[in-house]
Amino acid sequence: MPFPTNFQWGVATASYQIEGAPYMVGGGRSVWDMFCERPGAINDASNGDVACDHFNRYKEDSALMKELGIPNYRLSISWPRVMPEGVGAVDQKGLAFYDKLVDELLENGIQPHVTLFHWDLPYELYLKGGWLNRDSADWFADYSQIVVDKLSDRVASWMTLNEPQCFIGLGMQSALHAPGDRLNFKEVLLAGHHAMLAHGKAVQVIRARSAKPSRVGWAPVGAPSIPESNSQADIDAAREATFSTPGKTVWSNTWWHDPVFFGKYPDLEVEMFGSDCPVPKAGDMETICQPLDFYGANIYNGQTVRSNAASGEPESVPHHLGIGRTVYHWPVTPDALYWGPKFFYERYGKPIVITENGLGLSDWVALDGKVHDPQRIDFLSRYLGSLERAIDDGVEIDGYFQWSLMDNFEWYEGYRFRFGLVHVNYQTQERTPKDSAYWYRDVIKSNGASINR
Ligand code: GCO
Repeated sequence: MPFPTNFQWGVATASYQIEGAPYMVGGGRSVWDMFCERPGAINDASNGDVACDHFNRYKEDSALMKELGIPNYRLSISWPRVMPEGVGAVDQKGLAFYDKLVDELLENGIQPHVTLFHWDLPYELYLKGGWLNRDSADWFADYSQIVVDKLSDRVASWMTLNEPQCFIGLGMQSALHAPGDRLNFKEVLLAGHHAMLAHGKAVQVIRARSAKPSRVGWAPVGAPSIPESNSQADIDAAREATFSTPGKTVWSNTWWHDPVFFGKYPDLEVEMFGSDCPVPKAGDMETICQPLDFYGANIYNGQTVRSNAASGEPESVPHHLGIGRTVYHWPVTPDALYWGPKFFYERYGKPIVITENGLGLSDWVALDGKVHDPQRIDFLSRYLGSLERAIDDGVEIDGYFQWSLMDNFEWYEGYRFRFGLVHVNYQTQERTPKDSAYWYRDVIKSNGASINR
């Protein structure tokens, strides 16, 4: 069996998407609370005020995870719930929520994997410039310390930031996500630099203050290119495309990972971005480049690439007509979970953890009271089959976190897209495990043997 015996099977969620907004129960507002008020920002005009009401239902949700045989749970902490102003005073009730949640998980035999930041930046810090303010790195380190001091006697697995490509790129360049700004590219890269500094400082805090040995990483977007064929030329072209950036954008693997793992911005991009590049202060790159225990990657799909017959340059191949697509219109490309881990492992040499993978559908409760989602089962079977192939080929892969435990607030799509293994009725908050939840329970129980290949 290629899945190692200690392979970490899990599911993932994020605070703003499931908990109900902190300010509803005494915490602070986040940029997402602000953004959801902007007319037209969210496609169904919803917000995270109630979401899955997980703040009040965490016991029931932990019990459900236990029932579904889920041994690992990736959750995120809401910064404004813990520190309403982002800095200074701690809301003890907010912090206590995570304390109780961690206890509850452990009592149910579930290991918590904690992400410190999954996009809900305190609104008060946004008023101070947010990630554009260089102090943001210290604000984040101080907040991280509060959380680490409280939870690290029980939490041994940490991720600093989730998908900087999204909260910087979608949030500050294209205005599709909170805070919904359109900054010039130089400012976008500067905010990104501060976010990386924040990451580095948080890693230092975790290392220095953890009550027990812990594993630390982060969870960026991992967008691989997939070779069109198994020819060496196509494989080389796909690798080259995976590690290059298509223009003035932060949709890049190397822009984020080279600083974090190698302590330097990638040469190609530095040349291409020119005077837009951040000018690191003395010591910045050392701070950013803290030793990590794994390479986290949220992988949903990939672009097919081939070597151009004439020039030998990588060229994108259009997806074939009628390719399977999720409700997001994301193409179904299982090979992303083979080539992504393979290329990332080759370049960075760290064990890989798939910190997110899954798909959005428009599931509903059928007349028989169940939720039938054969496409999710097929999708996950195919993707896990690819992951297994990568393991078989010698890529060290430590774990896999399915996105997501339950349907939730899908950012600018609101509640229209359902990513969960568990269906949520937002009128009654009733949870109904979908067919895929029971399927995944068997996958976990058999350590992958039950996957239909
Ligand atoms: C993401 C986010 C999740 C999304 C998921 C589906 O990492 O983009 O972590 O919050 O809900 O990816 O879009």
